[in-house]
Amino acid sequence: MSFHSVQKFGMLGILVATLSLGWVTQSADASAEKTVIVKIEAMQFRPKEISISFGQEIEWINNDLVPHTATSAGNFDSKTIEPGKSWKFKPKKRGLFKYVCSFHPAMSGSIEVDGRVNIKTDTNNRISETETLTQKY
Ligand SMILES: [Cu+2]
Repeated sequence: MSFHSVQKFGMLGILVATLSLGWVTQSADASAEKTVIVKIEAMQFRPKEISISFGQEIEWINNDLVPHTATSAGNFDSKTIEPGKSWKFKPKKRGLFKYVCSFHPAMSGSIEVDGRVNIKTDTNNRISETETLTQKY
């Protein structure tokens, strides 16, 4: 390879690295902002179980003809969501949150925030330990 082609390849490498970095940053931002929809219909939360990333927002939309709630004792409570209305919530901690409708306790659902794995980092920000969350809500 001549010096010239090495130089060209080097420039191309930097360009590709820059483009892919930009793409990764952009897609990470997009997923952080994307609101996850849970429909309430036929006396059920749909989907019943969701898995989200920390920082993502959830919106419950009541498509039923009766009021419902999304209530997780000690964690969050939508209060009454009237038919045709919705409620948004952004979990502030990681873990598994189980919730019900306080008017119809047989209606239940769950939210898993960042899976069940909690990543710990040391003072240099390197991953030092991973643990499975056992705490349930
Ligand atoms: Cu209900």
